[in-house]
Amino acid sequence: SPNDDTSPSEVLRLLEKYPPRLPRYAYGTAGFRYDATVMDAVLVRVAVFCAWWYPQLQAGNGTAPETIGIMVTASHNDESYNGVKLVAPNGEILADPIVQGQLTDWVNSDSTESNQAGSKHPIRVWIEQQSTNTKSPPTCIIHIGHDTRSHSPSLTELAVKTIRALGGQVIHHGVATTPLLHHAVFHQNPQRVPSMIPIRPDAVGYYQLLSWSYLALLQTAAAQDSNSNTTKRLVVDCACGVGYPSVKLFQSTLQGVISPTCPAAPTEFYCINGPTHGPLNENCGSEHVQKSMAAPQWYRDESNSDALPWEYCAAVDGDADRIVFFHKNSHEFFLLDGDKITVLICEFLQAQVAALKQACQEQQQQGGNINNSMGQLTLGAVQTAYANGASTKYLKNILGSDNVLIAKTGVQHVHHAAKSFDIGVYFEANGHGTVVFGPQFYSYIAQAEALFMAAESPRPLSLQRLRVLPALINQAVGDAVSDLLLVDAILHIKGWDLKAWNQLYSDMPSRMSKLKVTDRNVVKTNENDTICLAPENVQEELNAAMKEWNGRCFVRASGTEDVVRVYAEAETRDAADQLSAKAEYIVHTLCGGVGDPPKF
Ligand code: G16
Repeated sequence: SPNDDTSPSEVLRLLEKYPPRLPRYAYGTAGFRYDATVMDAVLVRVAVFCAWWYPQLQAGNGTAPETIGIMVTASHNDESYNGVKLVAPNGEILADPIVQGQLTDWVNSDSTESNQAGSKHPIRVWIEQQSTNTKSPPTCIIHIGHDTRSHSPSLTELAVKTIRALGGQVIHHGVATTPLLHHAVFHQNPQRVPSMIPIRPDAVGYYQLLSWSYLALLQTAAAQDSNSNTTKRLVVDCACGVGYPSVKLFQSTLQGVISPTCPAAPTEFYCINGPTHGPLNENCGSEHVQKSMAAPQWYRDESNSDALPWEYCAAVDGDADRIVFFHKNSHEFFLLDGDKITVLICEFLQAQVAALKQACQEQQQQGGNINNSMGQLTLGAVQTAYANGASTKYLKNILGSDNVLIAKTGVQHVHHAAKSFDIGVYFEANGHGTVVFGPQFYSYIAQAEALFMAAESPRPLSLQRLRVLPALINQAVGDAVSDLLLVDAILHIKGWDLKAWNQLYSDMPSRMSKLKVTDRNVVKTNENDTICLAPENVQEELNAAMKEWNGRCFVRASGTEDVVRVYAEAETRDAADQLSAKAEYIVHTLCGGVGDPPKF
């Protein structure tokens, strides 16, 4: 609730007490992310910024005020890091470059004093103009949540204190997944939520929504009698983070909604690696599984690790917004990353859209009423430069080249690009992704429902399936729990195991590595990271290497870790390794590599 003792002087005191600890903070791939010891200044300033920004977001014409969110997390990074992601009123990650620029300017401003020219930063002037003891209504309403890092509660508390001192109201979610916070902001701004999605802003409500829609989707498999009586176990590695309590909460919510008319799910989720079991993201979680191509360590009972059923497994990251799947037995390991997830979902959706179109046409013919106003639905996929070439080729084959886009790394970019389709599927190779549905999708589904209802005909399975998806799939951001359920339900409908899914196409051999350089900011890339624009000569050298090994490679500065990332792929394992080694060598020599040059 709003604080009775609001006081701009308290905010100025916090700004002074927590001065910037770096020469410059950069807004990275997913907000500010640094060593936790330098993040206090950022949290105070981000909180001030949100309070300042909030009034500018309100329509002001009698409509309910819209909220925004602050998520304290460093996601896939190790425990030493912390970070902050900002959630816009539509529930999506802050993507507006102008606002990001204003925020970065403020975070780096000498906000305790006048700058060298003697003028004060406009946001500092704004703070000084705030009245003391503002009581109600609150000056802003801001959702806050944090991950399970040891320093997250105290960093969150700094933001909470700052917002309250400015007369704002905090909706505190405590330990939460990033997607839950996005979902809460989205559903607290109900005018933004399509009418087909029941509004459920809190965690239990959200997991009820997922439970109902997951069971509804599974029931369509029972209806077509595909493999519906088998129960399987899915091991979920939770990275020793917040995914663990979240999947547990989902499980208990699911139990609560199961009824005689709504039978139990055929999959039992077996969570491993909770927050107290081991170090966050270390040898476990989706980043580890994807980058090392290896199963996670099981911290609870490593000696008995072989006893775990590793046939059907998933791994999520430290804030549960990414997921990858994997299979392990005594002689093989294989990974089903974000690319494989994209292909699985696109194939499924394409089949449902085609079946629905045909069912609607038949229904119209029966009624003697051919109505073409329903139009077409565009289905597209968005990937980043990290997508394995084999997946891009496969997607272009099934969707057509124009419906497969390569966007810049980062959820803010891929999510935005996916919205250009009526149904946009995006996953980064690291498992970060979701499916977004546009206005034409909702209108098409509503017309199809009206068509079958008017004819008193049963709704076809394709309609039942598509109708339920917007409630199952997080519309604001990728959610590991929601994606887990979607993939599990699709596999169940298809009667597939991970092997069948994996056989859709074979990945090209690839390698991803990271290098330390003195200043990663010297590395500049084009609009989708595929070409290195600076330092000079890097791209020429990479081009020559790609020609030599007949492969593809690119380099870019990470926006979440202090490294330069290198990706290489080629027709053979050896060629991919050689190309990768050469690209690493080029980065080391031309971009200020630290330490000995990599062996090449
Ligand atoms: C974040 C972003 C992702 C990005 C990843 C790696 O993930 O949200 O979009 O792919 O960082 O980014 P970079 O290569 O710039 O380090 P997360 O899960 O850590 O928030």
